[in-house]
Amino acid sequence: MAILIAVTDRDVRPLKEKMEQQLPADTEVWIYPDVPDPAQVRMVVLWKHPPDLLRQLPNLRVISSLGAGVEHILNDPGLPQPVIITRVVDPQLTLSMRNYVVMAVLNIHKRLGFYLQNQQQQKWEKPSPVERSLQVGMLGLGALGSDIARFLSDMGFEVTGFSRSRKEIPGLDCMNAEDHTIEAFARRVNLLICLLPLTPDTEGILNYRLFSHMPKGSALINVARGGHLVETDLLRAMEDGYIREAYLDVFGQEPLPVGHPFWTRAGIVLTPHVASITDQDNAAAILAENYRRMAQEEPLLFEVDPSAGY
Ligand code: NDP
Ligand code: OXD
Repeated sequence: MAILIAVTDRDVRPLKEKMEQQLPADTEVWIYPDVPDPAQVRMVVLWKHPPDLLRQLPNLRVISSLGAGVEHILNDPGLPQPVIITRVVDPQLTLSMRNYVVMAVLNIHKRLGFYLQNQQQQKWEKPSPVERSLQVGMLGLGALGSDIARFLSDMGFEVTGFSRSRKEIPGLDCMNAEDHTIEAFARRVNLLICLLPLTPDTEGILNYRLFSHMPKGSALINVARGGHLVETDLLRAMEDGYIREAYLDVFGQEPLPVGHPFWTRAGIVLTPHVASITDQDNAAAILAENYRRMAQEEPLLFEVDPSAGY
């Protein structure tokens, strides 16, 4: 039996090595495109995998994302049935995302953009007020969103969360799609953080209509997926004053093409999909444990519900 790692955007030899240390000696770990016998592959680990790969693996039982998101798996037209889909949920991934979001929130709160701009002109000026008062809205209260929302609340920010199902989280004002409209949520916040999974329901959710329910001068942090944001709507919402600042880590097309208006739009800070990156040692432990569970026919860690899309 074999595990195939099909990850095309990074060196995954450390992941293979760590997995091998934790797996039974007779389990092969291959790195795509080195697949000596596709029929032996029972588990595959995917990130930016080649199209048509899944159709070539006739005995696949488990597909794991190397990250938290799974839309690249669920949208694969070659997805076999039945199959178990899992993902990575890891304290290190959460900590790293928390640090990114806190960095962006504090920059917005402390008005760093204002000072950076003034520094270019050697201008000494104190804004009024010196700190922006923020009502934070966390879209998505899952593994990442709930942790970060709680952390921001502990830092003293007022935080409202929005999830699909009802939740009660100490320190947060929780709203949900069963009882509230997303527009009612948007009206309460002037900083929107997106930590939703990309599903048919959430695609394009960050759009002009939503932004226009937020107070003028609001801010956006999108660290989830580029597909959540209607990019032209953000530019329009910035023109019309609803959004003043945006921190964007993810884009419809990655790498973001040269000449894209986001590169030069004042008020946008962009990073190349680095908000939080899976730690290969920790992922290896999860994957090896899931391989053991698969062999023992036990429930796997961090299974995805394909009907929900996450
Ligand atoms: P989870 O699956 O743990 O949580 C998803 C949350 O979104 C849940 O609270 C869920 O609600 C909510 N949700 C889903 N659909 C809707 C909807 N239609 N309306 C309202 N709420 C909804 O995801 P994670 O927290 O682990 O990760 C979130 C995303 O972050 C990932 O899918 C990935 O795309 C992105 N990510 C980005 C990274 C980066 O570097 N930029 C790194 C890691 C992740 P409920 O609780 O009711 O189910
Ligand atoms: C993820 C990511 O989903 O890195 O883990 O985007």
